[in-house]
Amino acid sequence: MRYIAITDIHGELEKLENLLSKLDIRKDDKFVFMGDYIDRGANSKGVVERVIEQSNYNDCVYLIGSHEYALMHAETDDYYKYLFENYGGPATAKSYGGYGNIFKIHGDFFRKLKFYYLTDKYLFVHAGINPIYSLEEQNEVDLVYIRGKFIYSKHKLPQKIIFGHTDFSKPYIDEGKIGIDLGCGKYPYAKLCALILDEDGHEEFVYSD
Ligand SMILES: [Mn+2]
Repeated sequence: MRYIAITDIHGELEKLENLLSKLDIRKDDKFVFMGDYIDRGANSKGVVERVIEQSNYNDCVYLIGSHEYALMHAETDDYYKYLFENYGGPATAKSYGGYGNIFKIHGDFFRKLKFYYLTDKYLFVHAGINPIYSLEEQNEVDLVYIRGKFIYSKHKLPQKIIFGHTDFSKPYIDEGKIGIDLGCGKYPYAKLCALILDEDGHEEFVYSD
């Protein structure tokens, strides 16, 4: 079987559809969607519907991103409310026909999102890990928000870490990690990237047009 990792779609339904159409998807492929489905792009609701739809055809894992984390905490914490309102949240509310509809329509989906997905060879996580702690000791805010402290240092996990959140002009690759957020939703020209991983450690990148 293969893992297909996709992250940071940010409401860009057309780029997601285009990318999926370019993948030669097999029945036993397992999708790992790594968060930031929503905010910025025009069709957050459509993106959530489409990633849910994929579970009719394949095993799918759905992780939480920083934008879903802010959404989930916006009502009880002013800091996250500020983030939601100023980093693309209004586009999400609009796509749902109003803020109040977001949880009515996809509340179950957002509440069930996981912080990471661990296999023998890989750790899939939205932003990364704090490299000084074990996986069990991680703080959930680090898992969805950490940047340079994770990216530019070595971690001690035996798994290769597949992450999003911090965008690069091409996939970030070092010996212990691969970053696949290319800025979809942030820049009109940015491509959405899928990373296909097989059990032999083979890595293949596929991009939307
Ligand atoms: Mn993002």
